[in-house]
Amino acid sequence: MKITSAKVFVGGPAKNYVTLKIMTDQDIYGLGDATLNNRETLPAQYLTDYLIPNLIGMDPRNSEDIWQFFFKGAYFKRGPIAMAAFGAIDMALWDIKGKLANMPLYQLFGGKSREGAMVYAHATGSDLEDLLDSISYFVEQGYKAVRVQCGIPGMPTASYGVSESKADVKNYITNFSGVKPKIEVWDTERYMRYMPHTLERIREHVGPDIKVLHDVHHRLRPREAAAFAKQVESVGLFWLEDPTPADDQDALKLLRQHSTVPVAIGEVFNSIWDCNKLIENELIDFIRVAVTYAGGITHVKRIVDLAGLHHVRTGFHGAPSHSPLCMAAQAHLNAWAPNFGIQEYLILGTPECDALFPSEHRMAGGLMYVSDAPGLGVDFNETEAARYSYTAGSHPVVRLEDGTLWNY
Ligand code: GCO
Ligand code: MG
Repeated sequence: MKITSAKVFVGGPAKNYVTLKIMTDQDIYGLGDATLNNRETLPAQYLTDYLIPNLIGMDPRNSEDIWQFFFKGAYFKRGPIAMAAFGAIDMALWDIKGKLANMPLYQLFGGKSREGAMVYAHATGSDLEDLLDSISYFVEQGYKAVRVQCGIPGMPTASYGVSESKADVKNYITNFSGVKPKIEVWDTERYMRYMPHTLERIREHVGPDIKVLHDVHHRLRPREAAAFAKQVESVGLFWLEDPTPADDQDALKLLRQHSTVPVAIGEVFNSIWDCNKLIENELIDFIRVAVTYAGGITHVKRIVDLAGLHHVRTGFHGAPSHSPLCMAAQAHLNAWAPNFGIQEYLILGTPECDALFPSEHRMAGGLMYVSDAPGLGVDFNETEAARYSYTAGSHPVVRLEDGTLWNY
């Protein structure tokens, strides 16, 4: 069996999805997601200029060797652009394998460990009142877990994950349009004063059974993160996400000495080498990698297995920046993984997105049910794709009030 051609599409409804389609000599094709949020043209270019010309003529069934060929063969290993591009190839090759076997991918991993996989919704409000409305909305929809992000009184601008208007509280989609980023201003002291007791109020509002998560989005220094984690201990958070910037992995030691709050990290990691020490030293409780950003199914499955040895559960990234192809790859891993934890689910399926990526993966009662179709179980409608084109975007840049640059 041989790969005969491959093409890359960039564009989509409200997001620039980077979609790879690999064709073979056997009337079977595979699909993969290479969307690197706000830098989408870069993995697309890497695929087109270097990777696809090498793929032609390869046997698509040898997905492991093809992964190693690109990873080791590049010499400059890792990095988000390369790993997103390899991730798309790897997803597409697994899609082909599943179609050849006539099995959904989770069967090739070892079958189902559960029927529905728990997801969390993103509740947001510019103040506590709006946030409580947003939380109630998702709980009424049947979600068992919500991540809560609240505007901070006196904070000069809204910060990560906080809606700017009441209209967003049920469907939060970030708009990062433009090459020039918007500037956010951050104030750690205000955040540290307001957020802990706000989390207490949220716990009182939802009762003991709803799982509550919170994303600090890399904003605190190690000592601040330790103090914050200690203060929110009684809230019973399901997880505290990215309390410190993930580059400094030792930072979490201090937090661990002061608190037992479960920590989730990893959405910016792109390889096992970014998280093996965090996992082996048991400094985290949830690993947040995404199948797209971390080199595809082959590589992420290795991370999941390592995590399982150290009681670390999965909590794959699922921001709307990932296409339904990445979410499908994660749905198959979630169905299988013995150490599954939770899945972020911020894609609130729009009719346009469903038309571009038809599938039978479905959500009900706060759980995600994986499709039984062979392979990834998602198709790609090229006629629909022709409607969209690329629009440049950038993540916000964060400064302190005196102008010092901070972490988004
Ligand atoms: C999350 C994330 C995202 C990121 C975004 C960056 O937990 O969902 O923090 O919202 O900010 O995906 O590209
Ligand atoms: Mg996050």
